[in-house]
Amino acid sequence: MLNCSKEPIIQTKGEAMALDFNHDMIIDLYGLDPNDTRSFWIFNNKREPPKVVHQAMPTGGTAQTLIIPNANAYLDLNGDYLADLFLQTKTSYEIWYGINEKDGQENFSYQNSITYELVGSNDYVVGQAVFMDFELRGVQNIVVPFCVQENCKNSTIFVHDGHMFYDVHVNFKDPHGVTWGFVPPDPNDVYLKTITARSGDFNLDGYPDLLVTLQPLSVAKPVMQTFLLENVACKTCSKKFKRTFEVHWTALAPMGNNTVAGAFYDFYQDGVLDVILMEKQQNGNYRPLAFRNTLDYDANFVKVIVLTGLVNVLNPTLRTPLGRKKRTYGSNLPGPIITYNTTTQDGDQQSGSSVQLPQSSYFALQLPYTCFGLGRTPNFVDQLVVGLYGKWHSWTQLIPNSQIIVVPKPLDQPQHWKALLFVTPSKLILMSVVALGGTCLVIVLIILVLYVKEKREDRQERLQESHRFHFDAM
Ligand SMILES: [Ca+2]
Ligand SMILES: [Ca+2]
Ligand SMILES: [Ca+2]
Ligand SMILES: [Ca+2]
Repeated sequence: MLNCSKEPIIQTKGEAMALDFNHDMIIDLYGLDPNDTRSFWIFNNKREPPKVVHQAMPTGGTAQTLIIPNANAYLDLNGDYLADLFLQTKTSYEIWYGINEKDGQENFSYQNSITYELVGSNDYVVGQAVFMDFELRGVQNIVVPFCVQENCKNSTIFVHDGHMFYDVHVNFKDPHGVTWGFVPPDPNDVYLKTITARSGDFNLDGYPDLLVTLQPLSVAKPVMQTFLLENVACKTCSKKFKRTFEVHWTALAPMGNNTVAGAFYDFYQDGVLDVILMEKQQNGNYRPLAFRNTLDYDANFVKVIVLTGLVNVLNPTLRTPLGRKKRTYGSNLPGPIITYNTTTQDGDQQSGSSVQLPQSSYFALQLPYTCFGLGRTPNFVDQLVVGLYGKWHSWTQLIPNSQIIVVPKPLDQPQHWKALLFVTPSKLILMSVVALGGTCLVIVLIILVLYVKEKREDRQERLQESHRFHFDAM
């Protein structure tokens, strides 16, 4: 039973973000305290009030406070498998690299800032940044929905290549010639406090797609709608990136009218991402809708879930019908990075990366696990690497269409981390089984026919023999 105290345990300004400050797999919180001081709240397993650690201000940087709402995130940005901090202030994103220090006092050190302020204009809205492997290069790009002018008349998406932001020029004009734009932030609507895009690979081609909410411009009564933005190859791009987003106007049809938010989720646990939509009704109430994604081709995937590996000793021990102890492995951990390598049907190398639960405030609603689409590659996944807290483990030759649950336990011995594999047979495998079974059946039938024929011939021969014997004996 939970004993709730009357006094709040902590008080924050704005929403706090979940992370693990001291690498003990017990989730801690980060955010602003009521005095605008950046703070970590570190929890333990005794249900005691959290220990508070104040974060130093960036050295050499301007002491800016975090803005509300923000895109604060906890993920590895420099490839050392140690999750870093990505913080948003009024004019820039601050990058704080995670450091492994024994005393545990200073676990992040300020690295640099990425300015996003538009020079010469202050009539713009910066949405919540989202992280994705935009071009399948194995690195996480910062992707930011952005719009200028009143009412988001001019909307676009910026992608950061590690050095600067590039506009990927999304065409928001629908087939009827109506131009759409992001919905300007509405502080009174819980889902629309900031412009949020949520990432996931909807069509399993490997490239992460986006879900965004748009509204038509120059319409008297605009009706909001959530759309899928597919990550497609860009033929006319001369700039840095060879990919862009294309609005799929009918991907979520017939759903989508009056929806204020959409998030990916895998219903039926079959590796194909579905969508949860939030509909705003006339009376102001919200109604969740579920869209089932039915792909018309047999694409492959690999789904990875990284758990804490913690066991709650207070929980009763569950047993299987055979009396064996049922294992529990804790819950989804924020911050691990997952990368993979595979060979496509054309013989090219394909790699990708993803971060589990990097954001947890302001309805970021990113996936709590990773779903890599592998396209129509029936090949094995050559290598899958899971890294957290500066440690990593790699698994080789994994079967596609499998769900891998990684239990990083014991934490300091990555060679002993466990991976539980759950294989979902694809249509191709099922068809192969049916074909093989059919072949076996035909062979068995032929054997049976031949066997019966042989038997009959034998019997006739024996009959003739016995007749001959009979005559001979006479
Ligand atoms: Ca912790
Ligand atoms: Ca790092
Ligand atoms: Ca895709
Ligand atoms: Ca599904």
